[in-house]
Amino acid sequence: MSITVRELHAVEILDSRARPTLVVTLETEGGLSVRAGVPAGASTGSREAVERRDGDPKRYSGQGVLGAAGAVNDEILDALAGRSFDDLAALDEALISLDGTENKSRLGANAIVGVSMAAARAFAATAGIALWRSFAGSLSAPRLPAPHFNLINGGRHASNQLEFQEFMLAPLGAPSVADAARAGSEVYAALRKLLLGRNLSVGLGDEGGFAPEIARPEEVLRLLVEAITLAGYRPGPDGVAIAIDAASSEFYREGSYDVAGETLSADEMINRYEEIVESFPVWLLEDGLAESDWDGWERLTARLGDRVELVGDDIFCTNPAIISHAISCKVANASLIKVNQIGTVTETLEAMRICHEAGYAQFVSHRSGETEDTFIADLAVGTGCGHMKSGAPARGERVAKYNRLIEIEDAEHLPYGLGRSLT
Ligand code: 2PG
Ligand code: MG
Repeated sequence: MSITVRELHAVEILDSRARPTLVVTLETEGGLSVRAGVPAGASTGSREAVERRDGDPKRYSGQGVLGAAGAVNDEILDALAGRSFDDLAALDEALISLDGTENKSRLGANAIVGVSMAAARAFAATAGIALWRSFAGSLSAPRLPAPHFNLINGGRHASNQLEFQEFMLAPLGAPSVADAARAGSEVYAALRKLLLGRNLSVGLGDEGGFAPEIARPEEVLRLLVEAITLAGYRPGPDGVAIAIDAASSEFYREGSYDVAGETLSADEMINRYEEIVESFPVWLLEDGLAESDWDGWERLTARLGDRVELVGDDIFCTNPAIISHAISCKVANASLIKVNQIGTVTETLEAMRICHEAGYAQFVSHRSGETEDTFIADLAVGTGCGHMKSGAPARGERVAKYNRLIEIEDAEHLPYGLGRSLT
């Protein structure tokens, strides 16, 4: 079913970190009005599509997005208004060719992705279906993803000494999203108690997880296992497992990794990860090595790839060409999926399709800077990718996505989780 664009309007609003971002409204000739909020990252990959920021030091320390809003309201509107598109791929192609750059830097990836996400909503609404259904059929059958709750924040998302960025709780053994949400909430509460009992801070990082002054990742993992048990759950892949996003590009310096006061080579990092997965119920490791450390990644994949889901985030940037290359050199076995990292929904789906065909998993993700938009929940359900991360089971912009999953589950009986056994 085609849509004809009547109006586009972008406004500079605030994201969850008090930084400016965009909300884009799209109206169709059919009288529909849909919106999309644009996410933004902190630990960004160097090959991500480029956000357009104003750079005016007098406003928001240069972070303003009035130029990106103007691109939507003037040039993109002029190019799309009155035009009819048969599908999202055609509309996204028009955006890509209008921009004309490799990395969407001219109009701005933030401007383009906002229009693309809103357009995806317009196509679904015109067809009279829920957004998630519009993604169904291209990849795996729809399923409800296992939420990965970020309970401890470090790295660029917190001001503590912890280098690893995210420690997530993965209720893989839960029977449903509603039960997974309950596990997330109960373990979050148990962890809070444990932290207070140790006189550690329960202040929060950017993604709503606690940000205590703990340096060693193993100490965090011990605490998490204790919290899972205290809340009455079984630690492990048939109960509540753990996932890590080390975001290691951020602590990679001159070929080595600086972790908790030690300087480690790639091989020492790999050994450390092997000890971690042997001692703790860690089933997924994202960005274990840095985006430029392709040789290290190959060795990491050879060593742990049959036991652990190894997710490429900074190294892949949801980029179909980079992912294809990684597949050919056996780097990682999964890709993180962030719509704004590549800049259009169509290219995101293409990245997911390439992964799917090569047997690489797809882990749908929010950004550290978020709005209340729930787009990624529908994307994860419709593509049947089996798992999704959207931060802690706390803070409005994080739980909006999890709550959307609960609502989809309430309306539709779909299978939950990875759809494969890890035990
Ligand atoms: C990540 C993301 C989301 P950011 O590294 O996976 O958690 O962080 O949005 O800051 O890149
Ligand atoms: Mg990451």
